[in-house]
Amino acid sequence: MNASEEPQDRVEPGVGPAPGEPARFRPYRHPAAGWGAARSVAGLLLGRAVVDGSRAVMRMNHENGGFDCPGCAWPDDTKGLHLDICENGIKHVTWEMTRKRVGREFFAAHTVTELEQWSDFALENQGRLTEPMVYDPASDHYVPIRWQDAFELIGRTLRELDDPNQAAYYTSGRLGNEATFLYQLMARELGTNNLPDCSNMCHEASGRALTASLGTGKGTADLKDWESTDALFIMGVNAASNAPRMLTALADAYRRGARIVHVNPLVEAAATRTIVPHEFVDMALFKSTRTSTLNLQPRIGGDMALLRGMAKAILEQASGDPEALDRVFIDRHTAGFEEYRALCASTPWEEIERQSGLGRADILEAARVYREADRSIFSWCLGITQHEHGVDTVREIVNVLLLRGNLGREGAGPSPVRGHSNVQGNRTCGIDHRPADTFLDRLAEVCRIRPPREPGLDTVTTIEAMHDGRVKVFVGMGGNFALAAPDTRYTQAGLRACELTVHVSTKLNRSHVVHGRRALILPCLGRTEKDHRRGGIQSTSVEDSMSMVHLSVGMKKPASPHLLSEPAIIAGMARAALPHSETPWEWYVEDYDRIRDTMARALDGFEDFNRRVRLPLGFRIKQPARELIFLTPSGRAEFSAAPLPDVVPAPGTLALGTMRSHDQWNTTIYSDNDRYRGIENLRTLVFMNRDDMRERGVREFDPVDITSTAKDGSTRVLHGCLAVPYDIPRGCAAGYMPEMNVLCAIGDYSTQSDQPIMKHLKVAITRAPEVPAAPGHPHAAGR
Ligand SMILES: Nc1nc2c(c(=O)[nH]1)N[C@H]1C(S)=C(S)[C@@H](COP(=O)(O)OP(=O)(O)OC[C@H]3O[C@@H](n4cnc5c(=O)[nH]c(N)nc54)[C@H](O)[C@@H]3O)O[C@H]1N2
Ligand SMILES: Nc1nc2c(c(=O)[nH]1)N[C@H]1C(S)=C(S)[C@@H](COP(=O)(O)OP(=O)(O)OC[C@H]3O[C@@H](n4cnc5c(=O)[nH]c(N)nc54)[C@H](O)[C@@H]3O)O[C@H]1N2
Ligand SMILES: [Mo]
Repeated sequence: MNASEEPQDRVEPGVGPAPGEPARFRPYRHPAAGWGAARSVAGLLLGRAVVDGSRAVMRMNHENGGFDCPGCAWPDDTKGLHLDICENGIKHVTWEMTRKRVGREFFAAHTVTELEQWSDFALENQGRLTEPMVYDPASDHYVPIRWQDAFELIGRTLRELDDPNQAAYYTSGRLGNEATFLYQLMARELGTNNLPDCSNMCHEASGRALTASLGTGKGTADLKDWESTDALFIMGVNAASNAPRMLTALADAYRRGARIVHVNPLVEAAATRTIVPHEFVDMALFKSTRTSTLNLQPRIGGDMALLRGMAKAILEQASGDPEALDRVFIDRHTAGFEEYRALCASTPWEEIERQSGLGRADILEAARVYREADRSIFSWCLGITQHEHGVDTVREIVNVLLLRGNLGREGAGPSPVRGHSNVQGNRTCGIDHRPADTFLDRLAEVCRIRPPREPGLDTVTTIEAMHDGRVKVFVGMGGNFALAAPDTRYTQAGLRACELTVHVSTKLNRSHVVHGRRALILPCLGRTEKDHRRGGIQSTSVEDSMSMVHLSVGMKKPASPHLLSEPAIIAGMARAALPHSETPWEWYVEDYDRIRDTMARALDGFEDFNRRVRLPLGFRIKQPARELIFLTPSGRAEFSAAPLPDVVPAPGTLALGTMRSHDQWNTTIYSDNDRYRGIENLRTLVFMNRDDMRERGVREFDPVDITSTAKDGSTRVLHGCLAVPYDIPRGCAAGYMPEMNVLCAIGDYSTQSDQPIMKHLKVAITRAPEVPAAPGHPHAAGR
């Protein structure tokens, strides 16, 4: 693509609410959570047009009843004694419980072309969807449609496809297990494995790496292990914003005397101090607890080199210190050790320092902490996975753990932090575009269907297939595909090229106004709401980051009498598309215990599902690697031996990572603030190292142009971001998703995980020529 054709995007004022106030940047110097969070929570409960907010929050994440927080996937407190909630979970619940409604009058008043001009914040801020709507091309409005007619439209369109693979069924990770099971059953009974999901953009790398190394794609450590470990290595996660309940675990660990090492190019709030939100005495006395004993700031993508350095140090030490390695464990349970040892020996320290961006002393210090701990846990999130070499890096984490036998015993092991509240459960229950044969064999036998065997499409390949006409129908079970996926223009053109787009949603979002030739919005119950079916009030189950499965029961009156539950919507679509199906769709959704009975027979680890899920804290899915049973080809835990990738930016370029602010949930933006990074009223920014700014003649809040260069050499430009000087290593930059998704080319996905490399875009940043000022932005105020 040459310069004249290159896509040019401007993100003013971004997808947020565009406040009238000028942008501000004042570094945050307070503990995480604490009174800032408390004030925010009080405001949410009192101010956000919330019905029953406080009562609902008291019912969240409680043993024996209540609903699971629809926020992150951090597990519930195992003690089940105190209120285990956080500011961002409350934001999320109150967001779902708003009193605002977006009904037929709203759609009658606005054409879709008009709504396209609205900000994403404004779209979601209209409130909860209340009835099914269909796009009417003649008037360019969404108009009401009866549920049965909507199902018939979907069924007819699917039946008329030449090939079932012309449809793709996306899942965002909050769908409950029962709906998930029905959804994948429908897709497979129709004849396709086209099940793209948000995990394709999230933790695909973790799943693939852990499967290759340990034989199962999940972490092995649980909260009890966190409570007894000696050292925690927290890598590439902004816990204070994205998994806030981890703060409690970090503070507890610190008080016990455990070591806590944070590895992140940014020193995030969780790497400082916290006031544990439910400890009221600490709150009253402003007593904060440290949540870190060592902070390391590698360059973007430098984690693998750091880990290699730690391994090298441990191995070098082993000659004089036999306890440095757990030889018994290595001999008994692992394969590939000698090769890995040789690789570490032959990787020069200079290379490790250059690639990690860290000095030797820092790396040795991390290795020392690791060596001195009897039990260690490594935890990570997107800072590790959304890279070209995400799989190699997660495998390197496992290599380091294996050296000291940190697996299969209390207080030790890998512990990825998942994203959406049930993204892990979605995979367990069959959302997988590359299903294992053993899974399909059992599904075929139990559900009496003939599932297709060839792999289906993932997120990136679905977008490509929509573009070139191979996929004509897109069904989104939750989520906001138009905005969450990479290469915004390309993705949106793909959605527009579809014959039919269907979105099952709670709120209006971009994916509804960027639609196919025909389009449906199907409104569903949220997790907080009562789900009345013929068999009574229903519950659904979810699985957290640590493989605990428990029930979630809504307690609120539904936002509208016309909403259906997700299982009921799936059953309606399935019956319309498969009129002669022998699957008892209608019977299943009268009482979800019936779905669970089938799941108990079809899924590994779900034996006696209905009984066990009703135990006070639910149950933990067996994790064979935890028992030192490795379902790998060698039957052992496998060391990997991958060379270090070159992650040093070429001269003049920077590595740019996209991430979340404190006040957003993926594509849902609550405000333009990012409290812990000291930002107010600004989302269209780029955090840069001061020296990189100086070198480019860029001052604080100067507008800059960001040009990304894709693997295929094509370029994309984003205008109008304001530069913010930040404590970030040289050569690195960071900004917010989804505004920056325009910079991530569709072809820029990892060859290891197929994940878009959203944390590692190659960019050039230049001072922008003077642009007309936009209201509410600093350069408008004469800067
Ligand atoms: N409130 C709230 N909670 C959420 C979400 C939300 O949007 N809002 N989203 C949910 C979802 S779906 C997910 S997947 C998770 C995401 O949780 P996170 O992984 O915390 O998400 P990001 O905001 O993308 O932040 C990534 C972190 O990685 C760091 N990082 C960037 N590049 C590198 C690198 O090369 N190495 C290292 N070590 N670190 C790096 C960034 O500085 C940042 O701290 O959170 C979940 N929880
Ligand atoms: N550049 C960049 N892009 C990224 C990322 C990044 O770090 N950088 N992160 C990626 C990651 S980790 C993820 S997980 C994806 C997220 O991608 P998605 O999961 O697709 O996006 P969300 O913003 O979480 O979806 C929000 C919408 O979900 C709907 N919704 C909310 N609750 C419910 C419910 O209970 N049921 C149903 N059916 N719908 C509901 C609402 O309509 C809301 O508008 O984004 C990815 N995109
Ligand atoms: Mo995610």
